[in-house]
Amino acid sequence: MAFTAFGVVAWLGFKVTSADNDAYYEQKSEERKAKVMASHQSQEGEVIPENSDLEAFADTLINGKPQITKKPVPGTEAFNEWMKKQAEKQAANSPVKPEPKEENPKEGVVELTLKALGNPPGTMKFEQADLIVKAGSKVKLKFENPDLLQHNFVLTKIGKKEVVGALADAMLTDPEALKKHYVPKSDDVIASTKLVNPTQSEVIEFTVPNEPGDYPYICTFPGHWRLMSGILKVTK
Ligand SMILES: [Cu+2]
Repeated sequence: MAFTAFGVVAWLGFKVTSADNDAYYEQKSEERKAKVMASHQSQEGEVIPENSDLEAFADTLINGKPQITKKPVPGTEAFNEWMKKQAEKQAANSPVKPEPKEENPKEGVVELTLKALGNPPGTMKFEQADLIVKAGSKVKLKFENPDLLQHNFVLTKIGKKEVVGALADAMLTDPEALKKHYVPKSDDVIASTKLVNPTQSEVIEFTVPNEPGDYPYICTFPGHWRLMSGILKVTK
C-alpha cells in the first residue's frame, strides 16, 4: 500500500516536472526564434530565403530544370532599385497586424483579404493566422502574394489539414502537379485558389459550410503547409 502511494506521488512529481520542462523548452525555442528573426532583420539588404532551395529542388524534380531566380546582380542599377523596393515592403509590412474582425453575412457577400507573408521573403506563412466568418456566408476572398515564392490558398474540412497536406506532398511525383496548381483532388478540400505567382493575387468565391467550427487553410505547394496555415473560424 505504502509502496503504491509512493509510486503515485513519484508519478505526479514526474508529471509536474515534465510539464515545467515543456513550458521551459517552448519558451527557449520562442526566444531562439526571436533571436534568429532579429539577426535576419539587422542584416543590411535581404536574406536569401533558405526555403527557396526546397522550391528550386521541387521545380527541378518536376520540370527537370532549376528555377531561375529573378534577383538582380549586386552592384547594378536594377539591384539598387530592387533593394529599395524590398526596404519599402519591409517598412509597409512591419506595423502591428490588424485584429481579425467578424463580418456580417446578411449584407450579401462577405469580402475577405488574405495575404501571404512577404517579409522576410520565403517565410512561408499567411499574414493572418485566422479569419472569422458566419456559417453559411457567401465569401469573396482575395488572396494576395507579395512573397518571392509561389503560394496558394486551400480551405479544408475540419481536422483535415494533415490529410490534405500529405496529399499535397505526394504531388511532388505527379507530373501534372503544376497544372493542378498543387491542389489535391479530395473531398476534404472546400475551396482553393490557383498557385499565385509572386506579386500577384487571385479572387475566389465560395460558400462557408453551415457547420460552425475551425476550418484549416493551408498553402499546398509541397512542404509549405506545415508552416503556412491558418484557421477560418466559422461562427453560428
Ligand atoms: Cu506556399
